[in-house]
Amino acid sequence: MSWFGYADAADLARAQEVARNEARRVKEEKERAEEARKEANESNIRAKDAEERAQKENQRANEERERAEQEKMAAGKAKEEATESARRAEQAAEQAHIEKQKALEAQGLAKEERVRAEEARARAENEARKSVETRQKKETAEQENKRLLDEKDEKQKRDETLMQFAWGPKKTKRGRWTAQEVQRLRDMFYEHMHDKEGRLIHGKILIFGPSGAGKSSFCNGLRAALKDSAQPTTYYAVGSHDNSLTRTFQPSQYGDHWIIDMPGIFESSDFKTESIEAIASGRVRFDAQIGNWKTLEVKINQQQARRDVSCVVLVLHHGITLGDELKRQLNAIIRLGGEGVLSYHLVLTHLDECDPQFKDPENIPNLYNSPLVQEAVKMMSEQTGIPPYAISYVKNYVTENTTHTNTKLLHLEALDRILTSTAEQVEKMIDLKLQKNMYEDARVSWTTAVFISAAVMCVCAVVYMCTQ
Ligand SMILES: Nc1nc2c(ncn2[C@@H]2O[C@H](COP(=O)(O)OP(=O)(O)O)[C@@H](O)[C@H]2O)c(=O)[nH]1
Ligand SMILES: [Mg+2]
Repeated sequence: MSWFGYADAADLARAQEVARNEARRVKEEKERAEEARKEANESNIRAKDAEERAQKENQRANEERERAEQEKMAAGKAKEEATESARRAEQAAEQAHIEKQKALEAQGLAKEERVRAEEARARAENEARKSVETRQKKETAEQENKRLLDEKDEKQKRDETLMQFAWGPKKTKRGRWTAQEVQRLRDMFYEHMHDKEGRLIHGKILIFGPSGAGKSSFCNGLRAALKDSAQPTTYYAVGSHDNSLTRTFQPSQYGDHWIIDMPGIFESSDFKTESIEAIASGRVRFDAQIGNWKTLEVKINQQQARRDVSCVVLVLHHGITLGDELKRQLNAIIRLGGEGVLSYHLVLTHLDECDPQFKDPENIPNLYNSPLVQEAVKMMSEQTGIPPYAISYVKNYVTENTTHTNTKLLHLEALDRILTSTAEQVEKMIDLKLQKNMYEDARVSWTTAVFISAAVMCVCAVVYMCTQ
């Protein structure tokens, strides 16, 4: 049978169906093919695109690579450059370091130079200052020298003027300031002295002067020298002017003589001139009761023999300016001296204050060479009217614990002069007495002559009358 042999409707329909299916399937195939083609086209396109993109990518990649290459090269170059720069920077840094080092060295050198320059300047300034100082010193030294020379000249002139005054022994032998000399003067003091009528001389040495002058200290000095004591004595009360001791006479006997420390009322205006005269001329007993201490009125014993001689020793602080009262009393004594009633001597005290070198008794041998002492003696002599030979100068013991040969000698020398003037006073009084006797003798002989001539005349008259 042929396929057409079954020509019924179902077969046909089936055939048609199959044909339709086939057609549909072909169509679908076709469509699918179309789609596949389309897809293939698209794929193609896409592939193309992809290829294009790939190409582009490739190209870009190439470009990128190229760029990267270039960049790499550039980077390499940059790196190289950087390395070079770094090297150069390093070199520069090194150079800078070296430069800095150099700069520092230069700075150091400059600093050293500056320091050296500074030192040199300081040295130069120093030198300049030194030279100025040296010049000034030289000038000052020259001026000082000149001043010293002028001063020396002036002092010499002043000393010469003062030394022309030359109080003290002409030749001052230093060798005489010895213990032997002390002994000699002490022996002399204790030797009996007789007046020319053969009577023993008893000197009454009255120590007069204002309070605080150093009377009691002087008496103590005399006592220490006369007793040859090793320590200063305090026999006479020093410095206390109100106590009873200094309000009475303080007589003390040494050998044949008396030394009487007087109360320090000398400068009082109540102290009458007659009382001074009575005391000074020895008409007052030293144990006398003095009624009124203020006026020092003394009961004068007119019967008291004026056998003993008084030497009034005026003790004054050197450099004192005499007040009116002191002058009045001083004049009374000097007048009595002039009338031959007493002798007087001036003792200046505080020698150590006049010329400080005498604070040390070792310097006492310079006494007669001290212009200050000469000046003080001159001044006091002019003020008191007492001649320099009747002036002694002493340094009393004040702070010393021991006595000193030179100090003793000063006191004994003063005492020696005092005693010499005392002895002269004795002579003077005897001469005064003799002088008086001489006139009295002369008056007796003249009366006798008148009487005898009257008697002769009477006899003659009687004889004549008888012969008539
Ligand atoms: N520096 C010194 N002081 C003295 C001297 N003589 C006495 N004096 C002092 O003077 C003061 C009065 O002395 P004083 O003998 O009591 O004097 P007066 O009142 O005259 O008896 C005391 O303090 C003594 O120590 C002296 O030669 N030198
Ligand atoms: Mg006294």
